[in-house]
Amino acid sequence: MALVSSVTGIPIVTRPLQHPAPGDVTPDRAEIEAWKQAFRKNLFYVLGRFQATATVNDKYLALAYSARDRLLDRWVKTSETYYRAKVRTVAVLSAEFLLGPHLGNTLVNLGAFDTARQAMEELGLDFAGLLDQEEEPGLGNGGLGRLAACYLDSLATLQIPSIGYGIRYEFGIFHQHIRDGWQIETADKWLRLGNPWEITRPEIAFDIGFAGHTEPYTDANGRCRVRWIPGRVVRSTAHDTAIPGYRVNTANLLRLWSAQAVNSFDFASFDVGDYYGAVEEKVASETISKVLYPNDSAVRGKQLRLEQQYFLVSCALQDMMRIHLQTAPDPSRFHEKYAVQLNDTHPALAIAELMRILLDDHGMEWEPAWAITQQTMGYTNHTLLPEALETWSVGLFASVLPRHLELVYEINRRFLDEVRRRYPGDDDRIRRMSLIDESGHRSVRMAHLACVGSHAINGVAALHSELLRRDVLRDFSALWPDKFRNVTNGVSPRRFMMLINPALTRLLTEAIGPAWTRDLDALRALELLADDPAFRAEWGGVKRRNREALAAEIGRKTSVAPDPASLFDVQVKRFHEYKRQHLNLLHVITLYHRLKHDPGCAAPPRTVVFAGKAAPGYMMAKRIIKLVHCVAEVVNNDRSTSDRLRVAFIPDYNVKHSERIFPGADLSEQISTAGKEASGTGNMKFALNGALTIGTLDGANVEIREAVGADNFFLFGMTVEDVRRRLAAGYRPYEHYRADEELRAVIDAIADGTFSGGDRELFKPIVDNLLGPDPFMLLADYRSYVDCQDEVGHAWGDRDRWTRASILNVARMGPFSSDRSIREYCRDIWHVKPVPIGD
Ligand code: F58
Repeated sequence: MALVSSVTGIPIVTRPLQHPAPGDVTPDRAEIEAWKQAFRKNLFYVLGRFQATATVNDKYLALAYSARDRLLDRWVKTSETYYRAKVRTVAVLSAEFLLGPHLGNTLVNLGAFDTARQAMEELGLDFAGLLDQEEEPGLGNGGLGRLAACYLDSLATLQIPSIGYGIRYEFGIFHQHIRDGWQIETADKWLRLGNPWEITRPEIAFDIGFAGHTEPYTDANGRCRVRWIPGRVVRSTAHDTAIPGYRVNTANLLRLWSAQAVNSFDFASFDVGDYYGAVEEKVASETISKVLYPNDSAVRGKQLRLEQQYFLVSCALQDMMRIHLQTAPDPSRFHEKYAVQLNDTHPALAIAELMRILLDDHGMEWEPAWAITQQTMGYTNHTLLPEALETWSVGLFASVLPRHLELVYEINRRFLDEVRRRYPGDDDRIRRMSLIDESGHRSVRMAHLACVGSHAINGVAALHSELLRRDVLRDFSALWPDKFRNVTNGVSPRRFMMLINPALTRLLTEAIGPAWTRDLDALRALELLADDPAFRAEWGGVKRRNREALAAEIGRKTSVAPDPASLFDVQVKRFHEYKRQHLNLLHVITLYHRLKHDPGCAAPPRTVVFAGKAAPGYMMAKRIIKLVHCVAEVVNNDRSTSDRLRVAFIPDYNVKHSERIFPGADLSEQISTAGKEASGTGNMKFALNGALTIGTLDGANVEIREAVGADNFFLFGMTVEDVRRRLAAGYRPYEHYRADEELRAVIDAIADGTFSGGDRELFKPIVDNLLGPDPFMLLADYRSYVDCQDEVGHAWGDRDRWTRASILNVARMGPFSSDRSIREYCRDIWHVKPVPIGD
């Protein structure tokens, strides 16, 4: 029977589904009973508890084990199928996977969300409270790590054989607390209450060498070879997590490595009574997987980080070779078996490590080994910021990885010969392109190694890929134009719509059928409804309820009680000067001044929401967080304005907290200086949940605006070209300050202690930075931003227009599904095909 939209009466074309979507179909009675039974069994047999005395965590674990049991079936079948079919496999190498809580997402992907909810409710349990109990694995800093997690979700959903390789950090990204407006960090002990999602595989273990020396020898065939004698060896252990696809039988593998000592006790030391000496090696070895580096841009020079990077790639490649040799005893076919994607340069040592394995362990010659390596590797760049381009001092590299440095030198020698042949006599180019930067202290340029050792290089949004080709990697793009590609980022609609926004999910499915849950482009059907008054009213109702939920969340987490009828203006992301949270603050203060001096002004009530962590050593970013709190303190406590303007900072931004924020947002702040944000993915999550964007032409904003239409996007600010011209002409921020009265009043208020109890020193570094160099050009964009915010206020006043734009934003978000990104990687870079898993 044909389904008909309850709103428009338009017939809905649906494809048959294997399992019901959340909220779609009444859960099956037998299935509900099965979940109750599984829960009771797990509580008893795995946790040794009965319901009356079980803690919330026990109950969460019992439900998590019940979900995992259902996953295991798919997981085992998937690996069996892959093993038998000897499938070509994608290996995503990433120092970060920011997964977010597993339970809710697993239930959505299994099509069992409503069933499990009903089962728990029938057992008298608070289902939402159980989901909330999960402590997320915060094994990443921000966008890069979260992108890797969305990609795993899409790889499984598209039934692509894949393995994610990463590090099982014992401490993930720090927790952020706010004391007196300042960020305080505490350790993230995410494993404290157990991790029901992983299976530890002590038998999958490798020895990872460090330091020592190399020596030449002659092999049995009389050929000269090199042997690496490591000075130190660490043992790795694999911890596996299943990654289920959405309503398919595929469950792929995420394999994270932890480090142990080869021997936990040095008995020689122990025997002579040196107990501490005896455990020293154990402690030193375990340090490698102890903690995630919490920097989201510049990472410089730390030996432990280099060791982490090598640990990851050596574990991954040894494991891949082991798996490959199980079914094809021929290392020279490695590139046929695997497509490796390097998630930025953090795993770029994989290029040297694969060479080492092929040459030293398998006795291959240089040329074939190099061809295999290049055909295997693909490199994704995530940044244009010069300080984020990784380099390692040659001295440090030599002491940690002496054999790999020799290999890097040889790769470089051959590469520079090629450059010389192409550009005879161009010594400057040689200097620029060399894998070794000889300008100051000699260092290894990891981005150059990644370019030379890969067959494909891509940026993460159209503009970013273009700027890579034009600036950062210009010489490489001139030498190998065909290696360069763009794959615009995407986000998983399972987590970032179906899981986090059940009300909108339900409305969408009622209106246009469930096809969009598998094919986000099907959201286009909503366009027909954008002018339907009844549908707009329902849409507005969903947005209002989501805003109420966000207001309640803010009330729980902060001392602010926002008005749910106000415009929710949200900026959530890492704190960084280039992301310009302080530009947002300049607008907040502008608004505050206007409300105070002209209470009759047209500005509608707004709640401005911030969340995000600053790198612990990044003092300017921490001071901007302090400024948010100080401005909030004044604005929220001023009776003359507080019904029109409120400012809230939600502490400890992470995936879990983000999930409560996106659905309630009306306005998404994407206001980086043009040319600085590679892509952004928060911008996509907001728009998918019906927020309108205020943004610059930066990163994926450009493509989002093209997709949703210029009328449905608030554009302001300089373009990349404008920035370039302005800098070339000599940028003088002070002139903006002098010429713009409103701006002057704002900066003066920050400087004169209005927000710091009269303290003129506290924000001096920010004021001096803005009036002096203003490296991120806030003052140049201020007027355009504030005018654009006025337009936002205006548009919000015309609620019909706003709702229409919100619907059209969602309708046109199809291209920003991570499924689309992964299809492009499969087609253009990896050359892999789906391998469906039967029932
Ligand atoms: C981010 N990079 C980009 N790096 O800034 C963002 O525009 C993009 O959308 C996202 O990648 C995904 O492509 C990013 O998050 C890091 O966090 C690194 C962590 C390790 C040190 C260097 C930065």
